[in-house]
Amino acid sequence: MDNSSVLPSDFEWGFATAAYQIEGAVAEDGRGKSIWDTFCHLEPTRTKGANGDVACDHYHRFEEDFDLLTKYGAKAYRFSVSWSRIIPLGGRNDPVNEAGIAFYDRLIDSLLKRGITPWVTLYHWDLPQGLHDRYGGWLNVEESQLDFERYARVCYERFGNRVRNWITLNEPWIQSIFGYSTGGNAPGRSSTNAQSDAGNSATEPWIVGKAQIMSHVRAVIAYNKDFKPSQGGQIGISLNGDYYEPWDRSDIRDKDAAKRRMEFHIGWFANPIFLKRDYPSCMREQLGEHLPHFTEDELALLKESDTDFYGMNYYTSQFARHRDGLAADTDYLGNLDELQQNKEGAQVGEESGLHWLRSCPDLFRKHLTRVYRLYGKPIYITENGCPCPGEDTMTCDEAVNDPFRIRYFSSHLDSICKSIGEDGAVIKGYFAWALLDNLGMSNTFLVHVQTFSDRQTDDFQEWSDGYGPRFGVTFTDYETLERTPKQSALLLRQMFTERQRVVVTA
Ligand code: PNW
Repeated sequence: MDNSSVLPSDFEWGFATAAYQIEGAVAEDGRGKSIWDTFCHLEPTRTKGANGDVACDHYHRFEEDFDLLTKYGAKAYRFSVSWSRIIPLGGRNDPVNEAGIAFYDRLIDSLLKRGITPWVTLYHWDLPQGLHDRYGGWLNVEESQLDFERYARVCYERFGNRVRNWITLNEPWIQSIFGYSTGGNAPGRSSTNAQSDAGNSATEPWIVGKAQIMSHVRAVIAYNKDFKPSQGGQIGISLNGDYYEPWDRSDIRDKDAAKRRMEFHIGWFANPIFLKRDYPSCMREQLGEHLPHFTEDELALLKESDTDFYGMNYYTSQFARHRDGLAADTDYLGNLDELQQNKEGAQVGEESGLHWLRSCPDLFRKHLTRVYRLYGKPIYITENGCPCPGEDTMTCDEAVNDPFRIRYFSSHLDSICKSIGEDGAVIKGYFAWALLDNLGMSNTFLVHVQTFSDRQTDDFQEWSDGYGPRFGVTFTDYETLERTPKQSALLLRQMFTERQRVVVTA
């Protein structure tokens, strides 16, 4: 097939970021603390000393960053709003902070002036600390969904005249599992992590998952009922999740394990949200009463909500190998091992600058096609990208030459074209992660000690999150805060144009 004319001419594309990873200015203009401020300042440190106090100082330098977007030719830009800038204490009866609103007003207006479409994520893991302190944050399903709905309404009311594209939550899986099972992310609760002094990894992640599902559902119903008719936008959610192949393709138990893994990753959220029904049966079978139920009233809300698109965050793929015997009560994978090579020793893909991330464009195509067929909604890829091998220790001069990233982008764009052109998937947009090198918010060290059970823990010691891995298409010098475009940043526009349908006008 010829890929050169597959992407629709209105295909949306651009770059993505998240508030805590780039903004800095954590104590300015009335911003309240979030669970990430607290987590990054714990003693002893759980983030290798890194915090978002300054980050990329985007709060003061956003015009310069948007100059880059213009230079790169981006049509769209995905960013997240910091809940505790808008409502410092977070709750539905707490005051709104006008200075926080004004900051995002400036951001949105600056983008529109440049002809760049804003895509707003309401929540990228930075829960107001006030809500965590008041009632346990996401552990309180009833309270958190009402507070999230009010926060979402404030955003629709204040920004919805200019913002037409909404993403409720970023990666609820990571928030639940890293935040409440492994404890590698804020708020760092865990009963399996020696650094955590509180938590229950067998129960809490599943409660937190339900709280986020109900929060999404309420935010969608509110938008569709009270804002969409006049504002005319669309609303979705960004789910992470890898594609899995069986470790031994001739073993039915590994085939089942691969399917089960994807249900634990994606079906957990996509079944209630897109299929409007209970969690996948394999989760219920393994987790039993640890997995909360939906009441009749909650099921009615699921049915009432209509999510317009599936936001896909995709980085890599893996092999799944079944485990014999019963799963541990803290297992969240589906009673299996995740591996980067199969039984024959074939690698799943080329290694990037992070051990967990291998480049697997062919499996990306399978992933896109699977997700489209299962959930039937248009897909926007809301994150995709990688650090290059060795990039974390490179100078700026070295890092701007990023052929690995260029190949990663180009091969993944080809997979999108094949999924659309040959498999019939509906894919409407793509956001490269990330506009800038930024603060890593995923302590993948912990999860992958469990995950890559074939490796020694020592292999992972050099993985810092913090400011180690560089996902940006722009190099950030964290001393001077100077930004320098990498080669990939300047090539993306061309990669899209080459694959876009030519519009013939009469
Ligand atoms: C995403 N994994 O999270 C997040 O949305 C970003 O904020 C983050 O910076 C980016 O990926 C890069 O890490 C992920 O372990 C975290 O497979 C971890 C994984 C995947 C995605």
